[in-house]
Amino acid sequence: MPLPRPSSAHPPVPSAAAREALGWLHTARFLTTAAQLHHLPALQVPEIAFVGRSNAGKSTAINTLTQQTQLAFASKKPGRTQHINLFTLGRQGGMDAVLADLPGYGYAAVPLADKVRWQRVMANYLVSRENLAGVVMLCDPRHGLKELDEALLEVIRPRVEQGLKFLVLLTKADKLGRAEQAKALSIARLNAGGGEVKLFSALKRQGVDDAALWLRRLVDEAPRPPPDVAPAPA
Ligand SMILES: Nc1nc2c(ncn2[C@@H]2O[C@H](COP(=O)(O)OP(=O)(O)OP(=O)(O)O)[C@@H](O)[C@H]2O)c(=O)[nH]1
Ligand SMILES: [Mg+2]
Repeated sequence: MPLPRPSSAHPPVPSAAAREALGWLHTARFLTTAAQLHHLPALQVPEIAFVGRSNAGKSTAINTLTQQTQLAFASKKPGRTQHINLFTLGRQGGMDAVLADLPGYGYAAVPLADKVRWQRVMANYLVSRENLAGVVMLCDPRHGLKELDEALLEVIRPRVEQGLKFLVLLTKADKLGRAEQAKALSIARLNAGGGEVKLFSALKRQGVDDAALWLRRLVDEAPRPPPDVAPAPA
């Protein structure tokens, strides 16, 4: 269900760089959906995966960042996203990056066999998706980083050491007072193993510009594959 419009009468004015990043994110288009890894197309552009427990706010964050109300399916009912959904970014029909909305983990009502299957798909995705350049982990700070979040951080640790970028967004920050926000931020920073941590609220548009700038910077700085070189004439 889409969230109501932000309630703040005076939303902060984004900087020119944030406006540029948000304009770029607004170009997001649905590319494909897949239940299994080998059904995903092999891509050359940097891909950024949104991961986190079920109901953490992944799909809502994608909709907020792309300023599109219905791009990713957000829902009150946990377990709404059940496939890997890819969205392309790029102006004038080009593709310079991809966002991946992943199904949430940890939803109690899902049968165990499905949970295990899904955790395996996700671990494989995180370990072997070649163009994966960044991971945004969404976490509801009222629950904190849970066992499965920590397991996921362990899975990506070797790739982080090789340059994979990683950001924790503490979602639904509107549900916390200022002091609680500060406390949640410092606890998550301790637990995030050196990754960046930011507060985020789709409802109040808190942290949206910062997250957009983080995504833009990641794509700008991602190593490009070498251009195809035409074979030299014999
Ligand atoms: N108050 C508040 N509610 C939010 C915010 N972001 C998401 N929600 C609500 O949280 C619920 C879950 O959001 P989703 O975006 O569907 O969560 P998800 O992580 O994609 O969930 P799965 O696809 O089930 O893994 C919805 O009811 C959203 O409206 C936020 O910033 N503030
Ligand atoms: Mg979702």
